Order: sequence, then structure tokens, then C-alpha cells
Amino acid sequence: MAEYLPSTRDWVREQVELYERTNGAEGNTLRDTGLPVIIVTNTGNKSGAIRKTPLMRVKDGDNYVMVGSQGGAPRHPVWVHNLRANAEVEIRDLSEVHPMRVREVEDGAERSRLWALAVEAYPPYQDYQQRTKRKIPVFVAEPV
Ligand code: F42
Repeated sequence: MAEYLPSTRDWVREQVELYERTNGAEGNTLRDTGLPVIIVTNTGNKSGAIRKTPLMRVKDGDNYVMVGSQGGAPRHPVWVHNLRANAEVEIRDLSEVHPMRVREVEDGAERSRLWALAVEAYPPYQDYQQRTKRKIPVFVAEPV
């Protein structure tokens, strides 16, 4: 069984801990925005370790849309590399944990549709994309 290596960012590690300890009753929004957050359990592409990444909750039917924004930083968050290497993840949405398979969205029309859903759920994504030349990666997670 791989080891869980918590995020090196305190506020991220603490949010994951609170979310899981309360079975989704607490820690389930982005700070005081009231906007819902999911926890994506993924596999480190170098360490093989278990990583847990909070992301904004963007639903598309039974699927989830995951946006590698990192606030519009010039580099992808490293969880993007994890998902590109290991498509099997678990998504915790409040008290439910679902095994999901992710794929990166390449098709332009699909990406536009999913991007609109993401921006509707979390408007700052739009600002983040305008802030960086990096094309923010979009993944979709589908139930297995
Ligand atoms: N980030 C987003 O990009 N999009 C969101 O919608 C989003 C929402 C969100 C909501 C709440 C919250 O608390 C955080 C949120 N974040 C969002 C931030 C997100 O959760 C991540 O913390 C952030 O994107 C940084 O992710 P990261 O994957 O770059 O994590 C860093 C800080 C980290 O933990 N690095 C570790 C370290 O030791 O430095 C390594 C982590 C890792 O996965 N390592 C890989 C391995 O093999 O284990 C190797 C990775 C590689 O290839 O280098």
C-alpha cells in the first residue's frame, strides 16, 4: 500500500485533514467563499505516493471537471503531472468517495464547453487564464 504524503502547503494539508476527519461536513468550501471543494486522491508520478489535492467542485452530469489553474501561475501544479501519469483517482465529494478515471481534455469544442462550466462554478478561473501564457489544463473525471 503506497504511503500518503501530505501537501507541502499548510492550508492545503489542513483542509484535506479537516474534510476527511469530518467526513465532508467541514472544510468543504474554498475558505469563506462558500464555493464547494472536492478532494482528489491521486498517485505521485515520481514518488508513487498517495497525494490528496483539493480542487473546486465542477460537475458535468456524473463527471467532474478539474482545472490546473494554480492561481494563474506560470507552471502547472504538479498534480497535473500525476494525473497525466496515473488516470485512476478517487474523488471525495462531501461524504461520498468515488473511484474515477481522468483524461485530459484535448478536443477544442469539449474544452470550451467544460471551461464554461468551470468558470460558472468558479469565476476566477477566467482571470487566472488571462494572467498566464500557460494554457491551463482541463481534465474530466468519469466514474469507473
Ligand atoms: N488548485 C488548482 O489548480 N485548481 C483548483 O481548482 C484548486 C482549488 C482549491 C481549493 C481549495 C484548496 O485548499 C486548494 C485548491 N487548489 C486548487 C490548490 C491545490 O489543491 C494544490 O495545492 C495546488 O494546486 C498546488 O498543488 P501541487 O500539486 O503543486 O502541490 C504542491 C504544493 C505539493 O504538494 N508539492 C509536493 C512537494 O513535496 O513539493 C509534491 C507533490 C507531488 O505530487 N509530487 C509528485 C510525486 O511523485 O509525489 C511529483 C510531482 C512532479 O512531477 O514533480
